[in-house]
Amino acid sequence: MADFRAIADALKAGNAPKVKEMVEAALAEGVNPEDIVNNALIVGMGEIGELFKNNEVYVPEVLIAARAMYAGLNILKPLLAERDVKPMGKVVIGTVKGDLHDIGKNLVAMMLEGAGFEVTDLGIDVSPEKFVEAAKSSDGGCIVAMSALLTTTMPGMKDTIEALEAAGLRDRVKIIIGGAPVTQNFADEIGADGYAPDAASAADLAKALIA
Ligand code: B1M
Repeated sequence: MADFRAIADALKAGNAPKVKEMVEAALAEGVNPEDIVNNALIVGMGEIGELFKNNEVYVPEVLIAARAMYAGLNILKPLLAERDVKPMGKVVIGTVKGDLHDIGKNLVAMMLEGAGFEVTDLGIDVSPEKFVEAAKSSDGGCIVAMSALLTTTMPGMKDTIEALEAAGLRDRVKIIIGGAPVTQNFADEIGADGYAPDAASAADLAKALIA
């Protein structure tokens, strides 16, 4: 019998070889790949996110856990694609124009992927035009997720929202923002749909917005 709890625990411990081995064993037993994602990988990643939120673990542990998650997810992804399993939703994420900080953005992307979202990572220094392009190409609407670490680049978030409005996409997307200098007040001021202070909260927020 596949032990989802043991896979989630190995993920939290950052034991990538163990996660890979147990995921392969579960598949060999005939366990549904979607069940492994939902009951083991997403659970483990959610729990590490909670620990991170409560300062019980730090960035390195989250990165190591994420690597273990990918060790399992990379085996399962092609199988899920074959079965045409729908992702929870689509997210287009990037660090805004002029800003090269990507550690926090990468953590947010990993937590979103761990929560079952299909994530397109546009990288760093992303212009409003690039966000608009990416939002356009996601057929049925998506979440646009922006990160900024510099007070000088935060206005890029407002510019992107205005560009999405000008492109007629505003009502087809949900916009979430975050990063150390960003606040809920700023999110309200620029008309974003939500703000999250950390990566785990960003995944919770994205889930709530598409619910
Ligand atoms: Co820069 N830097 N940096 N830097 N850097 C800061 C941000 C700074 C606060 C340092 C300081 O002065 N004390 C300061 C900004 C001051 C300000 O604007 N208020 C600063 C500066 C000034 C600069 C330069 C201008 C320095 C210079 O060249 N004179 C320059 C700018 C370059 C540019 O972007 N154009 C610069 C460069 C760099 C490095 C390249 C050296 C490097 C970045 C490497 C990289 O990212 N690949 C770097 C680093 C590492 C930092 C610090 C030390 C750490 C940032 C970090 O990764 N934190 C930072 C000081 C600090 O924060 N202590 C600093 C860890 C990360 C996990 O946290 O990114 O906050 P964070 O992400 C969190 C949350 O904010 C949230 O979730 C994450 C996980 O919980 N979150 C979101 C983030 N994005 C989110 C999106 C969401 C939701 C939540 O929804 C979409």
